[in-house]
Amino acid sequence: MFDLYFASTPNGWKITIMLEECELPFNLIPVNLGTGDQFKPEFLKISPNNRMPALVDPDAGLSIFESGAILQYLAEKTGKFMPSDLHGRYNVLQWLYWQIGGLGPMAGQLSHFVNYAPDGKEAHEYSHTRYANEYDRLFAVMERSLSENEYLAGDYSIADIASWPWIVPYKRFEQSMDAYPGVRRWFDAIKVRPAVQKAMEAGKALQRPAGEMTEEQRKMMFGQSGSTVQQAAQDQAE
Ligand SMILES: N[C@@H](CCC(=O)N[C@@H](CS)C(=O)NCC(=O)O)C(=O)O
Repeated sequence: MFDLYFASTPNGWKITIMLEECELPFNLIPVNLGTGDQFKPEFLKISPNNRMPALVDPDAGLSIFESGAILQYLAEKTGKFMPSDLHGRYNVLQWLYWQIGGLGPMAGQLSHFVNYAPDGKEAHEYSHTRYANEYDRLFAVMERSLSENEYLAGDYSIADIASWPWIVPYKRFEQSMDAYPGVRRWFDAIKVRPAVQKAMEAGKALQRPAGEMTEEQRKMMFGQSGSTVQQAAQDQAE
């Protein structure tokens, strides 16, 4: 049985979706990011970047952090959602890394300026516009693939499983899909997959309640610097 260290965010959903798609049983271990679970010594041992998700496979004696590495591991372990031939495999991996290095971080920064920046996005026009434009550009990149292919890299794969969760909050990010019919078709097709619905349902129970964050939660999430990591390392050593 896998242990999944999880918070209900797009990066967490990627892994619950993959586990449900592969019909693999797992324990969901909540990581409360607002109260600092990500800095607890036990967690830092398996996720030194103090970020979730992280997966433990006790049968293999293995723990993994970074959602892309976890998806790749599960695909290789099960032989599902990534082809084994050279061209198919690297087609999927290039789109997977596109998500990890582009779509995820850009959408994450956009989310910060839309949802959390002090005094709202209006007070941060340059930064907000930069990430909004980049999220929109990435929609156009997906559209070029999805206007010709059913899924991002051929058949449904870990590239789609990684990318779809970062499209889920598109309305909250004030992004329109009107100019991107291929993305709309792809988004709607994945949304109705039973494994995806089951995974999203599992996450709901752990969703942070809507509304303002407390000052402590804000400090924990947005006040991190090198010294936060060094202090955690010191606590771990004691
Ligand atoms: N590149 C990482 C990103 C993971 C990530 O940013 N996780 C966020 C939640 S979406 C987190 O754990 N944040 C904790 C914090 O900011 O302290 C991955 O793909 O796994």
